[in-house]
Amino acid sequence: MNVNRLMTDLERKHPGESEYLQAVREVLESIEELYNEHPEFEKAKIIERMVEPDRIITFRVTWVDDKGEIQTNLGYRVQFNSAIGPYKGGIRFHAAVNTSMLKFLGFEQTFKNALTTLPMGGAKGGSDFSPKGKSDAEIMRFCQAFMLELWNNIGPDTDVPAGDVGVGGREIGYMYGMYKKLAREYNTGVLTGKGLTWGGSLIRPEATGFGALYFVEHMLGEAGKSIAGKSVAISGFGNVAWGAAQKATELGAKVIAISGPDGVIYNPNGMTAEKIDYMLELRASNRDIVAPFAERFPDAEFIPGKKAWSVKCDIALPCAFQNELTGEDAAELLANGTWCVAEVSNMGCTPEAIETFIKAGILFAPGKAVNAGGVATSGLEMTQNAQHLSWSAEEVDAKLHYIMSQIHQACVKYGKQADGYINYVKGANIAGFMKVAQAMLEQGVI
Ligand code: 2IT
Repeated sequence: MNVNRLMTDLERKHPGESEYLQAVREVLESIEELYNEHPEFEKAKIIERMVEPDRIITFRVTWVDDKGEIQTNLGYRVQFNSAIGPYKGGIRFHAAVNTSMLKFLGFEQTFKNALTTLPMGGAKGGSDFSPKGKSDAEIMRFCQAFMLELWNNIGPDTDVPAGDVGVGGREIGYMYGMYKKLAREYNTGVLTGKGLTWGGSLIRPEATGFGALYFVEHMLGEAGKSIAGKSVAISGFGNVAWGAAQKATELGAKVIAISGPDGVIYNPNGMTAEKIDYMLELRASNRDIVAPFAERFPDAEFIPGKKAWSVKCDIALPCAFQNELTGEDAAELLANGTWCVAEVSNMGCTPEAIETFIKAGILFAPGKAVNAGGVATSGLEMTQNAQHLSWSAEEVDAKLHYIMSQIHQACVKYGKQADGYINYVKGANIAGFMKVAQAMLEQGVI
């Protein structure tokens, strides 16, 4: 394999798909050396096959807003890779959703799901529908119209969607309701992130954030450090940020920042149960602003236009969107003494930021390892659904804990360098790749 040659070819085939090309390049650079030691990969053209999705389903979603006006959005499902199990991955509703974004997410999901130890292939879907400013009735009508097109392409043994940015329990509920009506099929395993009264799993809402903090604990443990008493800056205020803030606080860290598109909340006294609950209210309001947090809690300050990375912290956790932490932000964090960065959002850091962190030798781990607890717990939800029973919160949490420790171990196994530094990016990419590649080799040319 030659990374530059492969990338030139992909850039020609998929011009302008910058997020997708970025995600592929990162993986190729990590695995190049190992790949070239395995002639069987080259012979089976594993990488040429792995970088292309199995198929992309695109459709039009037309619905009527509260004013009676007709709206048309685009809908997608990218079924990326099924080598190790049925397609699995979230659905994103965001104005900027396009093919490139969902291909990057589906590609990442394939490796992430491989890391979870569970048999799940990779997929992602979504729409350029923006939930911002929409009423509950509009969200419901949109979700129903979206499922009217998608339902025939998914199923508990073929493709199991879940939430992502802009899609939480409410949206999953509306989509699941419509799926049942259309498919005349009542298998709860067709979507994950469901409500607790209709097949959802305890801990699933918290799982991405909880899993991320378990991973960070392992990283710190490996480096002889602990999380208690450390300051943590979190970007975002949605479902992922909420779970991360909750677990970080529980583990004795102080969450001194959360943020939104409008600015950052500087929260020097850390979180309380009330503040953490309020994050859920903020998200549910559909206004996509974080400023009201400081009106509600006067010991916190709203700084408009600033990112979470402007706040001095030990540990930085991007929990919002891809490329939300740039090279410049990375330099600012380092100057302020940050020594650990864990991506909780998918591809939260730009390649320049990652390079800056790794060059500086600080602890850095990529999203596909750190945030895999979300989809892992989706996998546990599928298992419970298939067994027609539900496990206690303790049981799910213990399994999530174990899975995150396994992912951390896999990263260390493949990412430890001769000088002792653990390159978690390399470790996660190689560990995920090896599993998918092995499965593809064994299943022949399909
Ligand atoms: O990025 C992700 O891993 C998710 N949005 C969760 C996917 C899932 O199927 O639970």
